[in-house]
Amino acid sequence: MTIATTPITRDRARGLLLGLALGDALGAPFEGRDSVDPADLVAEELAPSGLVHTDDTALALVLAEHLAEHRETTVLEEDLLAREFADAWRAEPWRGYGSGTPKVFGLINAGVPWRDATRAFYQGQGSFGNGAAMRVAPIALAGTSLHHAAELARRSAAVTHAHKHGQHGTACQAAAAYLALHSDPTHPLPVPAFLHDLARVVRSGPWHEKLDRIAELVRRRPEPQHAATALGNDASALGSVPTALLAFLLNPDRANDAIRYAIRVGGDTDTIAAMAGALAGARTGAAALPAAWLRRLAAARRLRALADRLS
Ligand code: AR6
Ligand code: MG
Repeated sequence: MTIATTPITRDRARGLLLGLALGDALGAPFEGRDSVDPADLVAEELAPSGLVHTDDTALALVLAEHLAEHRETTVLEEDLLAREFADAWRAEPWRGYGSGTPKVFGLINAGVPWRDATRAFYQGQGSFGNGAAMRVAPIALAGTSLHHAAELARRSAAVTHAHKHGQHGTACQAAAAYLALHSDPTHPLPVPAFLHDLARVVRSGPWHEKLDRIAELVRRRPEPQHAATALGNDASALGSVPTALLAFLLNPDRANDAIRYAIRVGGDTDTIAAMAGALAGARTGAAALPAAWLRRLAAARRLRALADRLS
């Protein structure tokens, strides 16, 4: 049994993509800070300037377009997907990419197969960064079951992240997005069942430890700084996917508060908030996202159109 029982609506598909982009764009100015002063966050929320997304949303857009294009056939073509990601980086290298994945993209652009390119770094192990998890949420719109979403997620991760923890984190985020998207919004989110479902598709000791810790933290409702200490706030998958999940599970019906909490955790703020925003937006739908934020979001029209193609 899984808690995923409700069909996807267009509004919730839009919420997933728009929530991801809002978290990314609002979180980006705070990236790398140890902690975020709530007053600084309020100032950013009220600023009149446009909200510009970073690499997290740029690569989620690539993945969403790939899924829309291959919906009726294979769903995922890894060789093509790898080239599409690498092309997106080449077209907009200024989007805020970290240090690792651009090296993989450089090799792919030079003609190296992704299976070799992804193992060319970190002593052949490949990256355990959060770069595949941050972009994966659209997979939840294509998955036909919880396990299918997790399997597609692992395949989408492998083209840039060879390390098993990069892939577990991506499966965890996609499965969480699937559960959020299909959860019954007329009832409180059943947190223990949600975490139990995730543990079934992410079969790894260190991930089960994190999921157990999240269950306890949801009960204790810690301040964001304490979540950073308990779960992490760095650019590794294991140090950020669980933190984003906590931000969502503490605020499952208030996407703006899930995003705020994720940003106030500090560290890799754009990515943690992008992941939390995707989960919360998938549960609440786009209509519940702050209109003032959406008006400022540069990519909003493109994201809505893609969500409509995927729902
Ligand atoms: N061994 C040691 N350190 C590692 C390993 C490893 N096998 N893998 C990753 N790291 P990265 P990403 C550390 O750079 O996943 C953007 O800002 C390493 O310290 O491979 O694409 C996005 O917005 C490295 O610096 O790339 C995301 O925030 C870090 O993990 C982030 O970058 C990230 O891994 C995505 O990063
Ligand atoms: Mg980041």
